[in-house]
Amino acid sequence: MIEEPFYRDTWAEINLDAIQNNVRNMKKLSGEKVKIIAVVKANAYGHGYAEVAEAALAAGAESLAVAFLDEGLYLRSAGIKAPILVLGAARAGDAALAAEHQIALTVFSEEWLKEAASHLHDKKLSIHIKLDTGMGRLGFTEKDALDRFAAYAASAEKVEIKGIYTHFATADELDTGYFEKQAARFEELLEGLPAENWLVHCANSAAGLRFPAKHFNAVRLGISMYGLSPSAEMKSELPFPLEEALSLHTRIVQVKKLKKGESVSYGATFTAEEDMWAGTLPVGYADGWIRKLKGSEVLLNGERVPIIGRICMDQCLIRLPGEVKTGEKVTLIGRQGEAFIPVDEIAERLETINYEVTCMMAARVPRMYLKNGSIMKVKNYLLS
Ligand code: PMH
Repeated sequence: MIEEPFYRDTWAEINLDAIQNNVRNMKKLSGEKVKIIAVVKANAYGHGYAEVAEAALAAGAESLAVAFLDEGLYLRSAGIKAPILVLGAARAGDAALAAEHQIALTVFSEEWLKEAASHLHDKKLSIHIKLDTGMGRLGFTEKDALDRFAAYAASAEKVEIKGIYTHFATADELDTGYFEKQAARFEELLEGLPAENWLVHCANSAAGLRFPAKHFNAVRLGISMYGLSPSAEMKSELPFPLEEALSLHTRIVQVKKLKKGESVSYGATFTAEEDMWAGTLPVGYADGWIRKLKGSEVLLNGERVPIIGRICMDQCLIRLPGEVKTGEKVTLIGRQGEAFIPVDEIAERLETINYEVTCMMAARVPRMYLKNGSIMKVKNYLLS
């Protein structure tokens, strides 16, 4: 029996085998000595925190990364025991909570760590030191300040340095100039630090896939774990085929014949130029299927059909090739027979990146998890 059923005809399918194959292929590429940190922030890029974390860990990832402490606490509440790193800035006052749940925090200021230490009780706080080598978001930029900090942190009784890392701004671009400067700066900053037992990591998916020499001893795998390329331009450089994990489906809830001259949806912007068939789909902008997707195509019986009229909050309409039955499955992202709508097609249509498309999927869309081709679990955030 599948737990957490859902009562609407729109759902996402997450293929856990695809996620695991992507992790395994990355692991093969980087070798046994390099650890995989599965990046599961933002509900695992829309795919589901705990389900992706468990699948990635079972496939060989050693630890997890999230953006905020809350996300780490959520994973702990879901029973995940693996090491977790918070990549974003945490509040010093929350260090004790992080320590209690064995969640490592990212640190980039001595003052912050002093204040955090004053909040710690009996449990040690694990930290990763963040270096800013050109991304400009968080991190130490100066060697002196970094060395002073590292010495202080190493001597602080309630603190354990677990790692040190930086983040690339352009690893997904074919022009490698800026990337190389960042990588060189990372090595300069690392010089002389007692990093032998630390996790040293800089590679995101793009650097992980393209530059195995820059793996150090861990790779932070985000977008390509989900089977998506970090950018369109580096698709030609992928060392193994990525398997896209997420698909999105719905069912036609009403079929109607429109007479020539009749209009549909808000603004009555679509008017039938001749008698035609149309179908209503129970999916809309509040699900992440935003209004800018007006006119884009979906799959019905393996054929592409267009969305007509404005997309509403919870519904939209499509042109039908003829009279079809209500309940017919419609695929918004994914495969139907030979036909395929990849996440990248939606991203291009929205003039954005694939990351944003999957992250945008609303919590009210139930997620169905597939393993070996069958449904393993359904997650309905509204009813759990
Ligand atoms: N490490 C850090 C610090 C990140 O911010 C991200 C992604 C990753 C690793 C994983 O990168 P990947 O998904 O390209 O593999 N962060 C973001 C971001 O802040 N905006 O887009 C992606």
